[in-house]
Amino acid sequence: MLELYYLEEADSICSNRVLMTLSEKNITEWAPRKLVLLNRDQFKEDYLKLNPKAQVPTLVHNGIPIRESSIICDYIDNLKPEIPLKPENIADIAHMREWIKDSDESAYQATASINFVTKFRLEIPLKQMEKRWKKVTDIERLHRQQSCVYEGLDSPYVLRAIGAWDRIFGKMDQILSDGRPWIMGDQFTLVETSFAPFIKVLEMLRLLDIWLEGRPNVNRWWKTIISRSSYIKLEEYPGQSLDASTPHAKAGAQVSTKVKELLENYRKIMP
Ligand SMILES: N[C@@H](CCC(=O)N[C@@H](CS)C(=O)NCC(=O)O)C(=O)O
Repeated sequence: MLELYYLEEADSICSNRVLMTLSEKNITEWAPRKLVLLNRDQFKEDYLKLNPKAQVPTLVHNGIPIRESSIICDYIDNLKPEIPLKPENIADIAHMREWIKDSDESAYQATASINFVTKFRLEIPLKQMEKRWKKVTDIERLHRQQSCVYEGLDSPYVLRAIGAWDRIFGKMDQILSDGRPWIMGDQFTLVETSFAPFIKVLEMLRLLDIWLEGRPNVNRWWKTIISRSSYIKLEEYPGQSLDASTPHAKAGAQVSTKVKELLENYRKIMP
């Protein structure tokens, strides 16, 4: 039996990686265990037994918890080998994992920082955030969130986030420049399900074009991803809307000029 403890929101970046992977694998038999961060469900005793870091998602397979979204996606891929999301060749698998490592290390932090300095900072009352911070177990996460909320766009985490996405999109544009449809070539893989939910947040903030301008190959790749049903399903979750009055769209509009300015500064200081 598969149970998924997850968040159901259009910007729940790590849960959405797993939902997208399940959908790509056409695995529909799983029991949803929905958590709500604002209710602090992640800190409840029963959940902490499954995930002592108080982080979501967690997959439970026949009673065994599997943590960390990219590891969960890889695990899910192994459950149904007939629809593979990993290449066959071991060197290709190593290269695929290099991309996923970059998504876990850099793109995750970058997306979380940008979401905190925009939607969270502008939407969630500070008192509510401070209450939540009392329970956060990871000092790195605590410092990042506090810096984004207290320092806003002056936070060093914001410049790092803008730079991280610039580096990653540059690298993607280059590899896609030979016309391949997917990062790993002809095969849609876990690279796509690892990055797409993160990039989706930049899209919801209406900031994505800041990085994609002048990157035709990433533009082409992204347009193909967003037309897949595994991605479209994520748009059914709360928080998604085309109109300009959503918290993300409003927050993004407030910061877009400054984000462009920071990107220009980043490009001047980095080779
Ligand atoms: N490295 C973890 C990160 C998971 C994570 O950060 N999840 C967020 C939701 S997207 C969370 O649980 N946040 C809890 C909190 O902020 O208190 C993974 O990839 O699963």
